[in-house]
Amino acid sequence: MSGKRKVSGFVMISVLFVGLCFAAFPQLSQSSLVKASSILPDSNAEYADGTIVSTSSFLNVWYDWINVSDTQIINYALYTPTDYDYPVPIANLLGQHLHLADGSEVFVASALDGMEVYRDVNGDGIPQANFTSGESEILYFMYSNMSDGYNMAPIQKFTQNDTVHYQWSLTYENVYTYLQNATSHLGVAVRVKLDHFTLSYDFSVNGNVSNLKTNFDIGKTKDIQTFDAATQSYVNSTEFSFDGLSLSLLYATATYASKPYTTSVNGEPYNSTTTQDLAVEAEAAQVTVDGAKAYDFMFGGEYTLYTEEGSQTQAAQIETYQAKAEAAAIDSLPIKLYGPTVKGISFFTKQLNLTDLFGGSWPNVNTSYNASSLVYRICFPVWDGNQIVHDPVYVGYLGSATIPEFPAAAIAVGLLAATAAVLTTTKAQGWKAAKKTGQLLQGGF
Ligand SMILES: [Ca+2]
Repeated sequence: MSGKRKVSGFVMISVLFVGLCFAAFPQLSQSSLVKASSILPDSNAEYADGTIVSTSSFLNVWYDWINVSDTQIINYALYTPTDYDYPVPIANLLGQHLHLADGSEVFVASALDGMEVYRDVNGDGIPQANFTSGESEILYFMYSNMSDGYNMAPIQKFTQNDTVHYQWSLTYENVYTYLQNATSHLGVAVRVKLDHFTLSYDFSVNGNVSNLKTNFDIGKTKDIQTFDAATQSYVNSTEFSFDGLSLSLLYATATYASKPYTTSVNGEPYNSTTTQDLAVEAEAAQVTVDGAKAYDFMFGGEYTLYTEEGSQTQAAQIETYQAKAEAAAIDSLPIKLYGPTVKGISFFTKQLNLTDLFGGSWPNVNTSYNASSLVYRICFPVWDGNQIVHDPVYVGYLGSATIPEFPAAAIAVGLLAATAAVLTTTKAQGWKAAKKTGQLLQGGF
């Protein structure tokens, strides 16, 4: 690793942390369909994908956008041109803007802010962490800030059982991750690659209920290296193992509404910034605007663990387990070590001008964990470093949803088999030479 890259890697790690959600009251816009935005080139389209080129940074934003009556979906992901020579932070934000039945508006976003490795000592499936006292089941924070390549599968629209679906995905290949000891700030203890990290989405509307299914496919760990104090370098390790360890994904949320809103977990009022409970096992969380349900986070369900990868001659061996989720108090976050900023939001500040995106008048998005009424972890109690596939769902409650007219017979589900590639890049950087990525995507689901 060159000196330049080593320095830049630590810079990116130090930058990685940002949050959100605050009590703000935008004025209502007059129309439920969004007008043209100066941020998104095709915001008046029913759906669109593309690049938002930054004029001040090499960090470009890939966007996916759906704009149908009463609701809009925004999905942002960070990437860079292939000739960019520095590590790329992996950042992904998913937001939904809704018009509710009483005419009020709400925007809810979830930002993936990192992964954590924990040892579930008390056997409840979720990580207990208290970085004030120093007692924690969380052993490592995993920062994933560069990968060898990216594949973006653009939005495809089709009907299934008379319901219109929009699907899209993003894959990071050979994801470089850095494990930092969770209870001390001693730098990177372990470096490891994830074979891939794929985020896939399926958005549909039934009546006045929208469903946004999010699918994670987290590749198997490989190429483990540990820090050797004697040589001050990273060396291949056969001793370090993820056996017996669990994995969680840390999310912050941002919520803005035109009327006062509240957040609840398992039906009880909840706020990550004020709760005394460090970790609450969550089956569901909900955003309520002026007493009316607006948005549900549906947690739980099963996930698939690939204990043996498949090959041309042998089927993959899989096991299924119950996924857990945890509503997390701010005190269970390492803010004292890494600062109060949710990186998964702060990278997109310029692209999150809600007034520009949705009309009306909205406040600036807050990037602090201290503004996030719901911080949550999606937890995989059995991991062992293996590949995981899981798909939690976010549900929106709309005013009077109608999907644009669509000839149901025109496009079948088989559309998913179509080959589509809008953007595929391969980067050559990191501690080993990158392998070439494919130039075409086979669907993406
Ligand atoms: Ca536990």
